[in-house]
Parts: sequence; C-alpha cells; structure tokens
Amino acid sequence: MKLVGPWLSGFTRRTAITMKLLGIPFEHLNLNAYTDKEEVRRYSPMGKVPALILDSGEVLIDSAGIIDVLHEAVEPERALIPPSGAARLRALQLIGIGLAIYPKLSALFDESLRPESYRLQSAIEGFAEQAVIGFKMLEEQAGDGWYVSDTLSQADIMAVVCYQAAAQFVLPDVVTAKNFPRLAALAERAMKIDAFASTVPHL
Ligand SMILES: N[C@@H](CCC(=O)N[C@@H](CS)C(=O)NCC(=O)O)C(=O)O
Repeated sequence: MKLVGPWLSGFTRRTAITMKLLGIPFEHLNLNAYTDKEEVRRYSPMGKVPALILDSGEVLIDSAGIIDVLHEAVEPERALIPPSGAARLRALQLIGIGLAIYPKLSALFDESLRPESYRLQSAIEGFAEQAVIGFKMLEEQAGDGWYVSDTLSQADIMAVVCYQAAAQFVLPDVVTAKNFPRLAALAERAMKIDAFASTVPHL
C-alpha cells in the first residue's frame, strides 16, 4: 500500500499513525497537495491528501474512510476505537471535536500565506476562537492516561495531531503547555511511541 501526503497534513498524519500502530506496512509518498500538485494528482485526481493506494491499485481518499478500512483489515479487537456502547460514543465525541478543530487550523495556516492586506481579520479571529473552544473541550476531558478506557484510541491520535499542529505552527502563542497542560502531557505520552515520534510534522 502507498500513503500519499506529508506529515504536515494532520489527516495524513493520523492515517499514518493508525497504520503504524496497527502494524500495516506502507510506502510513504511524501507529496504536498499544494507544492507537488501534479504528482499528487497522479494518485488522487482531485489533489486531496491523504490518499491510500491499495495493493489492487484502487484509491481511497478521506482519512475517516481510510481509517475505517484499516480497522476492518485487522482483528476487530485491535481496531483503535471501542466497538460499541458508551466508550465508542465518547471516542466519537472526542474525534468529532478534533475533526472540527483541524480544518480551522488549516484555514488559519492558509490565511497566514496571504499578503497581509488580503487577510480577513474577522475570519482569522473567528477560526482561532473556534479552535480554542475545541481545545478547551479536549483539555477538560483529558486525564492522566488515554482518553477512553485508558486505551490508546483514535481520540488520542486526533487530539495529539491537533495539539501539536497548533502548538508548533498555527497558534503557538495560545496553544501552549501552560494553557493546555493535560493536552501537552498527552502529546508527551504519545511521543514515546514510534508511530507518533516518526511522523512529526515539518514545514
Ligand atoms: N476530510 C479530509 C480532509 C483532507 C484535507 O483537507 N487535506 C488537505 C491537506 S491537510 C488537502 O488535501 N488540501 C488540498 C486541497 O484541498 O486542495 C480527510 O479527513 O482526509
């Protein structure tokens, strides 16, 4: 299998972390949707990453669908999400928050690329406010282990991906270990695991 996209894409990173945690081998094609547009389109005609190229040659885009297929590929008890009940609901609630935060970070990053006179300050403030609300929700629900049943799950993966992207690149003055100590500690725990440490995003 081939995974197309850079670790700087949080959606690609969460997919890669999932593959590594599940022990599913893949070739990483480190192609950026913006700077390697033509190459990305050879695999993913709309230019979206992540794209997973299956061994059959079929292509799957969108991290949620890709992760669904990856979970299906392993024994059910190894899937990185509880199978049912209150634990699954909690995981989906947390993943939903992370999946709502990340596009706000992407939007902020995109705004930062514009010349200053073309930036829309009200939009920047709105995106940042929404992201910070999401981070506060994740912070409140974090403990001193993993989020759900103290077992590493997709909820932890998405929270760490969001926290690190915001703290490193997008909102470094606001999303700090001082303001979000439990998220910082969660990221620190995660970084002891190769799947996280080997997929650190770089600009
Ligand atoms: N919902 C999608 C979002 C993927 C996404 O927006 N990827 C960005 C990079 S982080 C991308 O492909 N941007 C290029 C574009 O939209 O043209 C997923 O979960 O995979």
